[in-house]
Amino acid sequence: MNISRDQLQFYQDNGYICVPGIFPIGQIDRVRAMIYRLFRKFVPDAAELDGFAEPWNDIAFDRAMCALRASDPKKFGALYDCAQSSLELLQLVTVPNCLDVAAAFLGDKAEDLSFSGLMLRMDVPEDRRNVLTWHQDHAYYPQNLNDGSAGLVYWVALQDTPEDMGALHICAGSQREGLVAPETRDKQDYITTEQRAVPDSAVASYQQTRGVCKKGDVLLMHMDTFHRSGHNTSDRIRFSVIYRFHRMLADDYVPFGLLYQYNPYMMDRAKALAGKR
Ligand SMILES: O=C(O)CCC(=O)C(=O)O
Repeated sequence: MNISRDQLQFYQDNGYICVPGIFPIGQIDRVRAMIYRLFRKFVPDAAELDGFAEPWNDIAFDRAMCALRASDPKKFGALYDCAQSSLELLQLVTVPNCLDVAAAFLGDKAEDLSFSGLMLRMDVPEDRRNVLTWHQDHAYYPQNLNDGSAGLVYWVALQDTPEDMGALHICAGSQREGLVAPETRDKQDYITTEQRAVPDSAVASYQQTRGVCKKGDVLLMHMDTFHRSGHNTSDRIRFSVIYRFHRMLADDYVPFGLLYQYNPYMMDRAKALAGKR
């Protein structure tokens, strides 16, 4: 896939760009189907979904997921954690264009990149709990400590994502601020999201735009670009997968390891199952 000079220039100037059609729809549906299979593991008797050829794309599935979240948040959290740790999320990176696009916008070779922060989001209608306020990913991911342009936020749309579905809000050009000292609010419990917010005073001077995407598009952002979650006022779940790529051979690259956090509900469940043997 060829990235044009105009696309590169737009990204340089604005700190973000939507690149259309990177992921084949079939590849995206593999991720959605995986989430559906997990749903059926946790809710095996959801017979209302049996008649659909592709239940993972039907609004009935979104409704069933929302009902599970409301009636059994622990089970919903466990489903999420299973999906989050699945191989299907990782295999999206192996789609041929995926790495080439990241490399082109970072001005580097794909084989010299590292990646971190692989994250699935399932933003249900009217959710407030997991929305992120204005932030820069650089504040969460210091892999290229001094240079936000050496990293890339890579936000993959798993369905068409118009504004009313919570398309991201972006401050165009804000990457030029560099890393701004964040206002930090820690994670309150296992399910809430830690916030490292850009102060409102810094946001105020920028023109805002929205990261509207089609299914299979990718929204790229500079690590210093101010952005925040949109409010999902639609009746569908906004599914997305986010990666961050980093230039590994850059002088300021800081390698990292991961700490595993085990889902407490599933741990107790597995222990109880072991006790029954
Ligand atoms: O998808 C969202 O709502 C926000 C994601 C985001 O901004 C991030 O993970 O940095």
